[in-house]
Amino acid sequence: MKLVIATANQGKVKEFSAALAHLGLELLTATEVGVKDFPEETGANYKENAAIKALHVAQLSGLPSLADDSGLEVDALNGAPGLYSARYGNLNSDSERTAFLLSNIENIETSKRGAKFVCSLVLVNPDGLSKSFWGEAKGTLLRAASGSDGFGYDPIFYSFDLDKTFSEASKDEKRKVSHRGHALNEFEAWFKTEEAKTFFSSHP
Ligand code: ITT
Repeated sequence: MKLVIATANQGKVKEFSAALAHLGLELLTATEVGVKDFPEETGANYKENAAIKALHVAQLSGLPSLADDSGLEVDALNGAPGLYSARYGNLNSDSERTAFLLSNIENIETSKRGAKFVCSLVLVNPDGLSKSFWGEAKGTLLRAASGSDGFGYDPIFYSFDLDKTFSEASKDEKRKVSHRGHALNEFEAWFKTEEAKTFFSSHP
């Protein structure tokens, strides 16, 4: 059974691949199935955006496709950047967006720097049938980056579960507690059901 990982973000590709490797699926990236461009994320929420990405890749590849839409919700910013985490400040790199976020909360005291990562994971088959999963991870934002692994806002996100930043954690450690890891756990539990067998059965 084939499954396309429907994302242009290489950090996500690595996390999906590691988490799904043991399920016996043949994992393909969007690039490997010839999808280079993704549609604009015009959804009103994470789930709608994830569905837009997954359906786009499923229709172009003719294969079941799994996408995530995720974001960082900062308490002191009333949940921003949230849905707009990838385009925060209209900046082009992870390091610029992280620096911009830190500057926006520089006057926020340590006890009020809470934040959570959220992830909506949506599986779509080429007929449009879909299934969705959810995960969250709570933490607090440091005043400077720490660690070199991961991607996005990982260097400033101090995980309460790990007592270190996601960038200081190994991939396995991050997967056990992260928003994406929790959503992928939900996916894995569902994958073992009869419903999942039916979902995948119409495709090679
Ligand atoms: P695709 O749409 O192609 O999947 P993207 O990076 O644009 O890639 P999103 O629209 O879901 O993905 O944006 C989510 C952003 O939130 C992402 O670019 C990161 O900045 C941030 N983010 C999400 N998950 C993260 C994680 O595990 N660690 C750090 N930052 C993360």
